Amino acid sequence: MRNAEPKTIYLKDYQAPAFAVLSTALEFELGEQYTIVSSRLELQRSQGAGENAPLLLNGVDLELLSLSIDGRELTPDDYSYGDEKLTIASVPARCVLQCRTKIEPQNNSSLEGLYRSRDLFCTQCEAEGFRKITFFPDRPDVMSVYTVTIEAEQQRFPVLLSNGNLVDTQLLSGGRHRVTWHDPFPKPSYLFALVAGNLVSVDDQFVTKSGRIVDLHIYVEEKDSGKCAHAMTSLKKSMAWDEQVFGREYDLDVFNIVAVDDFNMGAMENKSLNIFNSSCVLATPEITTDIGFQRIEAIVAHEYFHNWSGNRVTCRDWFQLSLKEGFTVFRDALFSADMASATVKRVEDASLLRTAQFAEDAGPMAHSVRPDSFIEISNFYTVTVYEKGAEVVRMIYTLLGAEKFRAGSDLYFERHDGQAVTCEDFVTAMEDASDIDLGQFRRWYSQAGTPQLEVSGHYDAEKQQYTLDVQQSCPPTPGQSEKQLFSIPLSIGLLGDAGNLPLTLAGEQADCEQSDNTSRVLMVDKSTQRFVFSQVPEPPIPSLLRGFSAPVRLHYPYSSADLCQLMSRDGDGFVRWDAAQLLGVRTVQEVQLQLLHDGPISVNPLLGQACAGVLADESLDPAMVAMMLLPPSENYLAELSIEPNSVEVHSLHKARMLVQQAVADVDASLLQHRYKSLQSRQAYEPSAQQMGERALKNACLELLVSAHPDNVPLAQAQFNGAANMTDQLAALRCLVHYGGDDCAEQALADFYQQWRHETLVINQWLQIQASNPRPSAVTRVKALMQHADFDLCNPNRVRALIGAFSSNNPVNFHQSDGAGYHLLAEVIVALNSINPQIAARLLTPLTRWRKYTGTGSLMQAELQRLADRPDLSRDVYEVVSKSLG
Ligand code: B3K
Ligand code: ZN
Repeated sequence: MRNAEPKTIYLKDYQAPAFAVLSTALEFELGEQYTIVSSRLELQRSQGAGENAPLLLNGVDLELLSLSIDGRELTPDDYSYGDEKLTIASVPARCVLQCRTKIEPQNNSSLEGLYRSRDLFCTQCEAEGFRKITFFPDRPDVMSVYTVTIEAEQQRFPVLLSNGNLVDTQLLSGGRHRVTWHDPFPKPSYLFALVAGNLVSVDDQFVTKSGRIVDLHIYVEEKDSGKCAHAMTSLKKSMAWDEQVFGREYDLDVFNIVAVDDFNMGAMENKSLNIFNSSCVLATPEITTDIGFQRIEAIVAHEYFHNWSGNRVTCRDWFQLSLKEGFTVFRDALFSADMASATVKRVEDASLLRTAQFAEDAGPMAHSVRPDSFIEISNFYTVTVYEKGAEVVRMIYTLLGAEKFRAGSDLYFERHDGQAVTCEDFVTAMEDASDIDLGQFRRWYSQAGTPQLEVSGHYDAEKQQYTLDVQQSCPPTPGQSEKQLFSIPLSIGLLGDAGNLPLTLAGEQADCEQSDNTSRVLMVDKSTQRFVFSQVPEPPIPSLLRGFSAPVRLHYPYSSADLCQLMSRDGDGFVRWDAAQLLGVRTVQEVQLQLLHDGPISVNPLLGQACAGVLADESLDPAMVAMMLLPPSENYLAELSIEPNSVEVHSLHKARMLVQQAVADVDASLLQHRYKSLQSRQAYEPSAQQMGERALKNACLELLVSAHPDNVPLAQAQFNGAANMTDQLAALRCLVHYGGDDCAEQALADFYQQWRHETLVINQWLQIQASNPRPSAVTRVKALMQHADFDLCNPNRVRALIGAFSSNNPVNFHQSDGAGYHLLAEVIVALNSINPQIAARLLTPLTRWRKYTGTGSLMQAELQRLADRPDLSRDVYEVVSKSLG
């Protein structure tokens, strides 16, 4: 909790640390009432630090028991402790600092530092949690070699883990035991980890390309030991892939993963001891959906890839967070693309970016990929730092090509191994290895906001030329009113009658040798630019931003007929999907206007006809068809909102539903046919093929059930007969959303009975109810908060119920009396003292208050009520004050 007005930290104030920590020895005596942490730090004054520079150690919620330097006990006159810092004024250039502190992990509900998750002790130190364990220069540019001894009661805590290699085990008297771990790789404190508990391990091995045998263990509660196979397979695939694609080999003889139920995020890449939210590691076909399987594969890979992009080469300071996160998200996206369908993965990523990241860029928390300042770094683990950061790395990949990019990444890892570096170091390595100038490109790191491209096209039949005019701009964001020009790779094609045309820029020789001369990346780096294509035999339809080549909003005056053409025939999968989205947005917006003006309702049939065409084409990837069939999400539609600064969620919801029904009505028998033909008797596999087929089957089911109550029995039959969670949950969703009250209640009760012992499935059960658009959601959510399975201290439960309600149930969250906002604000008040990180994260939907002209003032009032509280955590304070500011 805060004592004084929270301070803003600025990148420009960065100073190198005054002391290096050459080695760190820690001893933990774990107990039920308290834990004693003893540390021994070998310190050395840095060259360049003044002789009188004091030693600064961070510490939060610690009881200091003793402190000595070179064996001499310090007295309170020798140091000061306040403002979360311990300052020792006079310290020799080289010395040993020893310290004992007392902490209470069992009372630590922030899930940061050392805490209890049920019967388990575990840690989460990134970004600044280590300071809740012991006094330490808790900053990523202080890297140290750790030796960790853990002592605990043997029967309750038979498994004691930390980073690196196990070097000693001892049985002690009184039923206690002690183990020692040593990690030979210097690391920042945020990568330290400790786990103690009664766990079993699922074991396997991986042989690296140089022949090293690595022992792999996944530690879980005994009841979950049958749910680790998918995570283990994903780990082995990631290890092999990183060797093949990035030349990165694992560097220790052991790699451990531990699953815990109470965890603030998905997972954490602690050196050789990854700690995972159990929802991101445990899976079986019966309890896990296809999306869950994919998520686990991607997160296991992401955390594993951090061993190089994050651990061996780490961040100098937290402003550089995207150095490790953007790069690692890019790496995991390439991996997922290789494991399944590259186009589907690209569409999913573009969709997330356009919905969540563009909204962040347009809101009060907008920040650049490398922020200039923060109050609480935990608030900057955002879609901008992660996903837009990954897009920036992807653009470098596009500009350099795969080969030079690989040379750049090799140079980066080689040059900076064992160092704590900056985004600038990354870009410089890419430049040095490729000889490509990324000067102007660097602005992607420093400028916030989503650039916009206005594009127009003109065909000259006589000259057989096609001209594209491109204009770039970027709206202002908080603290950045003027934007400089970006360098934007714009990938394009031209669609003619018989397919995509070969491209020749005027003044160039036609290149018939090139394998794919129908696609081309244009560099947009001026405010207006003209690109002229010659030898164009017919007026083409431009296929723009292929593969979502840059995180920008692009506008081109397409006719609806053009969009249907792109949707059915373009050579780029992303553009095909995007054309369906654009046509969907347009169709929904037309209906919404009719609703708002009380006019007669007529849905433009083009979208439905184009969808039927796509559905009838059985040669297409079913996963892509599934994504094109349903209208754009309400959140994406809200982000685009038809009038500037105004979203009217009720008409939007209704309009979207009318369009969905109209699409279903175009050819109901085709939907029925494909729904039936996609039923499978094969054993469940999380393969791309099977997942695509299930996605399409369930999209057909949703269209059928949402259009006609007669189809509800289809969902009932699927719900009762489902052999996997993907099918059962899809059917449950249809029953709850479209089946009528009795049917919904019955299905939910049956589902609960069936799965009440599976805590991860109960999250899904809560989520479906929280996002149910039918009336009275506020009452239902309040009732569920009283349910025995709900727990405000468990982030998965909070996200499933409160997060889903406020982010995925727009019509109820934005109900006109503001009850939805009030419910969220009340939860935030409670969480502010329990778990500030989760409280701040849940605030996101309220921060968008300016977009809601109708009820926005009620949202603002809730924010103001929060701002008026004297006890706000730094996390909540920052989001609330910036949103109101
Ligand atoms: N690096 C962690 C995130 C830590 C968040 C701390 N508030 C997981 C990841 O991105 O891999
Ligand atoms: Zn990460």
